[in-house]
Amino acid sequence: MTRRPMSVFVAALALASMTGCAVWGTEGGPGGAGAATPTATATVAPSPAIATKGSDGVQRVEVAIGDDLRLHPDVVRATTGTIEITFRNTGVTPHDISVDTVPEVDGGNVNGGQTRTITVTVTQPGTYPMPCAYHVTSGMQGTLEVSAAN
Ligand SMILES: [Cu+2]
Repeated sequence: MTRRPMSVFVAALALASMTGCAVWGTEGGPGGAGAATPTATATVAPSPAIATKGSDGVQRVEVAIGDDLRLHPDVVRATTGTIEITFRNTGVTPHDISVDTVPEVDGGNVNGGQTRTITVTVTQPGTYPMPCAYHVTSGMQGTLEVSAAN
């Protein structure tokens, strides 16, 4: 946990140097002249989060995705069955989270302030990555941990 801030910084720096302004927009990223106070940390959720099963049997959980290029929580626990994950973009940077179950479900582009709900049905217990197509090289990836339902 303690090494995360440094790895975030290094990864963000590496990505910024590769892609220029495309990732960070007009504020210019870390150290940029017009950078506002980060808002993504305001919605940090405890991790792991356990999906809550509704009366319809569907397990639901919300995951915040922000300008820090992380998922909050970054670990979601559920049991086999239908799982509904709502990704809420709390920043301005677009993200594209997929849930790499079998078959993989790609949520598509989610702009700042938008939400996208992905529904997966998992029959095999296991650990399934939830990478952001845009920022996985910066470490933006969550994990869906599925155990056997009783
Ligand atoms: Cu992203």
